[in-house]
Amino acid sequence: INPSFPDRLRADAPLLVAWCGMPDPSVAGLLAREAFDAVVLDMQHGSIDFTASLQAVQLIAAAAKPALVRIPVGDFATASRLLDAGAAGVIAPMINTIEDARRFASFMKFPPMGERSWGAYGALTLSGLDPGDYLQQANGLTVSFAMVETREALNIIDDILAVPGIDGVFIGPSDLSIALSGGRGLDPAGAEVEKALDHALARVKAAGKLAAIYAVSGARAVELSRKGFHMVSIGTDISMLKAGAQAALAAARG
Ligand code: 3PY
Ligand code: MG
Repeated sequence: INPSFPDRLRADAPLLVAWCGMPDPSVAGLLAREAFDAVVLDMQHGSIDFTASLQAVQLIAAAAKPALVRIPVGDFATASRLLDAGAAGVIAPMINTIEDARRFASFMKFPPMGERSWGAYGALTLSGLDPGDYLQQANGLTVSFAMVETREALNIIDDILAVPGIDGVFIGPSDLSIALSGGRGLDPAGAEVEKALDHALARVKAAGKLAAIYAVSGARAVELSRKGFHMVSIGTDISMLKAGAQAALAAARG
């Protein structure tokens, strides 16, 4: 756990984060050693499993970086378990109702804000905090991002932001583009998504909460950073591996 992660999101924004789905935890550990501000483990669409994610959290912490985890849809118990292991934040996909947001928050925060259950053994080891201090500080140290990536979520974004224990929203531009086009296409940097994310960002700022978004490339990350997002994730471990392989082959072949 990195005690200053929420503070850094506000002070050093935009944080640029790596996005990892490969099953071997050492991939996330390796990317944590690059100049990323944090590393996301994608348990929704990536092939990294729970055990590998626990190991990755430790490897990322060993590089003195915050680890975030995107949980599978609705799997809020896994959010608590990853916080127990020392993850600094959790991204919950497809938060489409106020009830989804409340349930997610309840698994993320200790009482009275939520109903997180005690057992943060990995987080205690990584943070060096004693149990009483961790209990008092954890709700402010860990970050809960509700993903806004459907029309339903956009329509109730103010209500999602008003849920105690929801620290911010994470925009999923790909699913949003599918939703906004009625399933006609995938256009995460298209005009319709652009309008929606500008609106969402303005609502997040008005609520004084955190805004994060997924960027499909480094170039897109520059555009999104300029808009004022607190955190932008760039590409994936797989896309970076492919780009590196293609660049090396192109150089070798002249
Ligand atoms: C989306 O764009 O839909 C995401 O979930 C980010 O990968
Ligand atoms: Mg999505």
